[in-house]
Amino acid sequence: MTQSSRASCLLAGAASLLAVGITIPSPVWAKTHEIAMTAVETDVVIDGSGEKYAAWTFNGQMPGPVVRVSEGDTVKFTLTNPAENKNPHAMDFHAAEIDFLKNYRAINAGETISYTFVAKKPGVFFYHCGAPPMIQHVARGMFGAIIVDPQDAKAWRKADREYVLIQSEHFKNPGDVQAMFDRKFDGMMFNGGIFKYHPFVTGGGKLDAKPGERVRIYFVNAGPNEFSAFHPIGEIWDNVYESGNPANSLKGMQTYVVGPGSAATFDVVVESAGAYPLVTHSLTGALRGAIAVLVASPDAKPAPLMPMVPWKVATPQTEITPVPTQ
Ligand SMILES: [Cu+2]
Repeated sequence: MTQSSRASCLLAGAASLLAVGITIPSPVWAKTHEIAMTAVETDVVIDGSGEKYAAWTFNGQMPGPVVRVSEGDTVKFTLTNPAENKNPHAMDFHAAEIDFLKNYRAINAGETISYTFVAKKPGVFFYHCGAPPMIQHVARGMFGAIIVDPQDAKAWRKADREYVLIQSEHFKNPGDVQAMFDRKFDGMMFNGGIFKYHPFVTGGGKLDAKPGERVRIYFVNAGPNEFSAFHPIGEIWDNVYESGNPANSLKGMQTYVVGPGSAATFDVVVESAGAYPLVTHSLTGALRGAIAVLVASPDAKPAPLMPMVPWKVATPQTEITPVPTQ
């Protein structure tokens, strides 16, 4: 066989392998999810006083809706930017492995964009708008979480209860992009609210659990700038899974750092009834709003993945606002 015919044989072999690769059907367990979101520029409630903030959102809520799929599933995503909006918007899914220029580009008001990806890796991932200035689009509320459940449910222990918590900074002037670049945040939020899960703040709520339950927190740090040092006061994380992947398991962690644009999954087994504040131990963040109190009680009711989103405050705040004044 000449060198050139050997080369053409190898090429033909590679081509037939490629052809075989293309014709392999999707695994029987893989599903396809059609996910549609709309960019909505609207006011949202951000604290127990009912204070409103001129947010930019996915679907009118901050954070955007939790997307949940399984490892290997296909997501067909469509973003609509309605004509009444004033700004371009975009969508960047950290769970996807696709071309950024084509898929994550900003679209103008009145336009729609669609793309498809396969969620190949299990975990909890950030999603956010990437339209410029991205720092402002994230700070104003265009962020959320996508959970990609592992195909092998036995890869980790089953949780008795699950929550999604997303940390983000609040800048009181939504138009002050310089303050965002200078890291001059005024509040720190979990799920789009300042002390949203703090039962001592009027209008505040809590996260519920029963003693002995394994509580799984899918934690995302939206930033845009600050690192989170996530810690359960009165407890120790039983397991921490970096990026929420069961293969990345750490045990017996007191505090675990989650950088902006990253995520991790935290398991805590609350041993006895009581209150366990979940905080960023970067205290300038905790004391400006990033405290979520996990209350363990035998009569705890089931709760949604992301309670109180959107946050509607019926009673004006009359009690503490433990934010230091200048
Ligand atoms: Cu945007």
